Amino acid sequence: MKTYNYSDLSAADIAKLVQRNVDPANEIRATVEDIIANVQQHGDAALIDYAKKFDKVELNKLYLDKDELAELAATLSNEQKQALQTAYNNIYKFHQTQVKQEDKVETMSGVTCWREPRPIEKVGLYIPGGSAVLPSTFLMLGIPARIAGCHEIVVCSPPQKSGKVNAFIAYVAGLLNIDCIYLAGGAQAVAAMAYGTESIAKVDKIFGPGNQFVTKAKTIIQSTTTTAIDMPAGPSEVLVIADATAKSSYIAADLLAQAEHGIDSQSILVSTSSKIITDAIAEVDKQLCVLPRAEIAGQAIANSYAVLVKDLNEAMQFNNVYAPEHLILATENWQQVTGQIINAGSVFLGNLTPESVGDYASGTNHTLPTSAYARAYSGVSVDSFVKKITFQHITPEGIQNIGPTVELLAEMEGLHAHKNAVTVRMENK
Ligand code: HSO
Ligand code: ZN
Repeated sequence: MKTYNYSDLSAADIAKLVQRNVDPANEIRATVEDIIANVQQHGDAALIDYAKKFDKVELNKLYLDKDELAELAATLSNEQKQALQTAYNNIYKFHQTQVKQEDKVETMSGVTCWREPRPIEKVGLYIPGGSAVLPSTFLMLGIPARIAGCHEIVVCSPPQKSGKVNAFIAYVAGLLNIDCIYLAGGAQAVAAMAYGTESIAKVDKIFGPGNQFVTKAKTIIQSTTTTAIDMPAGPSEVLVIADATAKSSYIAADLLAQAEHGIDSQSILVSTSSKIITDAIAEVDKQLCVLPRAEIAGQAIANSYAVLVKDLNEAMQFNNVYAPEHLILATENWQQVTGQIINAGSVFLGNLTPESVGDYASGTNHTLPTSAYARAYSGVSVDSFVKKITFQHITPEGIQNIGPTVELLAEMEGLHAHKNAVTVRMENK
């Protein structure tokens, strides 16, 4: 892990340092386009072929039904079921608060405007199943979809060697009351949900993280079909801001938790203390060697770095340029700096709040904007699964009140049919 001194860095150096994921998937565009075209043309048959080619499994049908899922789910221990249930409860509780009725506003007497949410009818959830199987991601997407009231939830996850999904995913399907999981992964799953096949319904919006192929497929279908996506997703990242009140073993653990996601993950440490940086780097080496995923985490750490800053204000400046997916404020003085956060996907405050709690079970969503998209995007929430429709109603008094203004504005734009639509009502013609 390389260390930089913030005061030695020019604006251009910083811009280069924070740059990440500059469309590395572009070289795979041709492959992904080919997969999309093939699924569009051959539907289920293409999905079965890809399962054989990429997942090394012969499928005789493309889905697991309710009974098959229940059978798999029954293999979990009681402790495992309880942990998933607790996560479910907390995530549900937090997301439920996002359902709020907005006020109706009378902008002029007799002119009333308001907004109401309506669920996106058909949504597609992609649950990755490659290097790590993530039942937590199923909870993070399925719970807000259920709270929003989406009519149809299509779930795709790559088949494991057994030709099934992992038992934890099956258990979560039960918690979410989802009766069917389609055994499709990668770009082919995204294509299936965007175009529809004999068995998989075309959806209105696709959610979920994935590898470079999944991400590329999502960005392609977003611009070529009427199916929307949650957000562009790149490799996961954490930025830890630590002062002398932080503990290096905690910092190292957080950096490694991020690093074990993938070799392209970023774990960045920004500290006001050179001792904390030295100690945290030594701790990373110590903790790394005993991790089962040391190979992956080690490569990610090798591509990560630390920045020495003079104070927390400077740290926050760096944070706002970096715009991390996760920000950990490893300081007892976090209250002093939260007001300065402009860009971050999700923030973890103080020395006892690791990102892992938000990844799994505190209640917040872990589907978050990466690659500096936190500058403009929010993480997934109930809002991601609804459209907000505006309504308005005008009374006889209202049309007289607002009519003249609209007539004048329509005249200013030379749009006389617009003007007339209010004139005929004002004059009751
Ligand atoms: N840190 C990941 C989410 C995750 N972590 C799932 C463990 N499982 C992206 O926010
Ligand atoms: Zn994680």
